[in-house]
Amino acid sequence: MNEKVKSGSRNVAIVGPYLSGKTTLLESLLSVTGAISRKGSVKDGNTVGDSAAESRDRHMSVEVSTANTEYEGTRFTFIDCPGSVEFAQETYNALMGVDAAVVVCEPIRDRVLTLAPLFKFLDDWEIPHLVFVNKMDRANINVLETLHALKAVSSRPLVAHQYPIMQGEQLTGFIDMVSEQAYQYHPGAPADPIPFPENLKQEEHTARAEMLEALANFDDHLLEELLEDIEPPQEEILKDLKMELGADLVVPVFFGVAEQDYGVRPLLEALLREAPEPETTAERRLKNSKDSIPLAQVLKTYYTPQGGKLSLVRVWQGKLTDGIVLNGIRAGGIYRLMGQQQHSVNEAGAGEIVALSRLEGIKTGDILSTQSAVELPKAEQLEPVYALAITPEKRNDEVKLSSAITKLLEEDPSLAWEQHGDTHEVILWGQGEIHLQVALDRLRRKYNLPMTTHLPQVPYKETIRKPVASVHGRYKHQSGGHGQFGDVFLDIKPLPRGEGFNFKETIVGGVVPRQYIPGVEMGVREFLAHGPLGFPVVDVAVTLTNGSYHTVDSSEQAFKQAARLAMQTGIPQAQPTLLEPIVRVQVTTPSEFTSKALQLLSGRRGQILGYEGRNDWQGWDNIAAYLPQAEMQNFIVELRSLTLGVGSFHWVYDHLQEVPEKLAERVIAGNGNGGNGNGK
Ligand SMILES: Nc1nc2c(ncn2[C@@H]2O[C@H](COP(=O)(O)OP(=O)(O)O)[C@@H](O)[C@H]2O)c(=O)[nH]1
Ligand SMILES: [Mg+2]
Repeated sequence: MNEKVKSGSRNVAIVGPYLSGKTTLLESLLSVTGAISRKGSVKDGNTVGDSAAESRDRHMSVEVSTANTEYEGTRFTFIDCPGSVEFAQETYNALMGVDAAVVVCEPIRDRVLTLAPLFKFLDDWEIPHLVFVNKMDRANINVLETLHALKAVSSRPLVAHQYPIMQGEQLTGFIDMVSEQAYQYHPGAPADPIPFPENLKQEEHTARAEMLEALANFDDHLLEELLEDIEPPQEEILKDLKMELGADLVVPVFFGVAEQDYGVRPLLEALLREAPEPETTAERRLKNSKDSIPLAQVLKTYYTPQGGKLSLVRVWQGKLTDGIVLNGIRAGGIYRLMGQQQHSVNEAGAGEIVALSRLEGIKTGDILSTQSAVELPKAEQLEPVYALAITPEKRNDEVKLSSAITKLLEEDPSLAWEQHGDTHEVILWGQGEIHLQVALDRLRRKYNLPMTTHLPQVPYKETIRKPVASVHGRYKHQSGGHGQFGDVFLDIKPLPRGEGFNFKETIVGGVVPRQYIPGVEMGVREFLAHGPLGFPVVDVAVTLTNGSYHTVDSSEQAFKQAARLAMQTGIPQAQPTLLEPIVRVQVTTPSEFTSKALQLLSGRRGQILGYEGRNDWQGWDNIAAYLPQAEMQNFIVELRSLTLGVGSFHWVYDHLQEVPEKLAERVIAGNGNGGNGNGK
């Protein structure tokens, strides 16, 4: 590979649903441009895109992977992005740094529908993108149906850049819609020009007219020509395509078979001639900052299997040189990546995507500069929706765990973790089952931290329903010389939901001396940390009303014990009852699945608060509901399975609520002695 770029560069993300053929397309792009001499396959686990161990194992990309190649003197940096919704954060972060995206999809209606959230992201950020309809060797819906399905999920107009020539379900060539030249594909070689297939004349003509009309919506000159039936010059069509793709006004569509390299050269050609140059993207993002101060953005963080840290950055302006200090940290080296391989370079200019080593403390998404912090837009951070409690297989690994998890979080901001205050579990949060399994794989493989997992406990609480007055607790102990004596009367009352705990005393005449009263409160609090049902007790008021003491034997400690005894007697008389945390969820789903999502919520004891169409997203609804946290564990899994994988939800803790009696019995029964049950 040449050190110097001869004429410009392009940074292109390859995105789209899981299994659509992105990694295969990258392999093909690298092969037809000569960057690799032998094509690998996803099945054999030897592609550039899936070279990370976690991806190879699963025959599925689980992190972004970068590769460089050169085509007609222009350097192309491709970023192969994972397609699974569980790894969407990877894709979103990477998309923030590219000049264009190729959306790969299959010619299957349901699969096309799953593109909606990706299209929304691309359009919200105005990231130029084109569509590559892959797997046209087994296309069992016709071209117009595919385009129709695509149009239904894109807020921007789609324009067919090619008209595919099919033989049954197999793509054999294409008609270029700009030049109206037809081509025939050949395995392992560029396509050949062929005479225009007369049988497609009608359909091609209609599709081309549609393309021109779509382009003319943003170009009055072209519109005039169309109205006057003047054939527009090809240069004008190409110029419009470039301008309108670059401004995310239209989405050109291509067809191909990545496995056979069909359609890959025309795609490259379009990226070269029509995708925006890096300078254009920088101008859009930086809002015309003309500075030359080095400025870069971290698109992805890797901790390599050898333990080194790499930050993949997009250089927005200025030049990165060897040994540069960014955000106060000296970078170790500059590398161009080819899957897992690193090629060292001395510098990287504006518009390049390179990896910097040893930027300790820098996270994915961070903006790097040689001067004071500059603000640049970042992709939104996905909220975690799925949790597992994790425990190191080896006890003394607990200390190592937090530093390893910190590294995982630097790599992937859509993970989160907490040490739960009530249940004392370490809980790993993420985007779904596979997402967390990959995180656990990394803990094992990179940090030698094998983990066991279980479903997180529900942080139940308990409270009381009935007041009890003057509960007596007396602690008297005579051992050897010095005895212990404490004696209290407590009033115990329920408080309204959410008020927590309060302690008062109404002692008169010093029947319990001042200095022992804190001991009473301590005894009460200690008892409440672990109520008779096995959970922390909340929403109770306790008042110390009376008692007695002994001049020699009384102590704070003895009063603490007396208070515990009183609580032990009193709370069971006060109708203890189980409380569960309720979260407020906002479910987002295509409207056609709204009724299924409502059923799912109701079936999980959810309380629907309302639902409505989204103003900012046609064809999508928001549902607001309360959902018991005990029912949230697998909620995302089921929601996705009901919505072709695209349904999602936000949640926040809202309140505690009494658990229905039948269920409470089960939770308490499952709780055994002293542990914390999980209610399922
Ligand atoms: N029939 C057919 N299969 C393909 C084509 N491209 C990729 N595949 C297969 O589709 C599967 C998923 O491909 P992969 O590149 O991993 O998809 P990704 O998840 O989008 O990266 C693999 O089994 C590929 O061999 C194609 O053009 N035609
Ligand atoms: Mg892949």
